[in-house]
Amino acid sequence: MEIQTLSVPDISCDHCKVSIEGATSELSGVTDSVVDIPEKTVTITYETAQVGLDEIVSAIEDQGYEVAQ
Ligand SMILES: [Cu+2]
Repeated sequence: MEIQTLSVPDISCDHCKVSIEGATSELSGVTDSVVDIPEKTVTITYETAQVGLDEIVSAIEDQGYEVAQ
């Protein structure tokens, strides 16, 4: 189990939170996904054997957000 916090500067409101949490939670291997709106971050808990960070980043980007690395 791995926990990563990603910076997503375009997060601004509840819609962003719902979109990003929804898209990342759908990935198998992701056990928790929490968007912090004021901090503009997404904290993901996932099983590295099941899902890679690149897939998680892609899921966020597919929602129209850029992930700052
Ligand atoms: Cu928003």
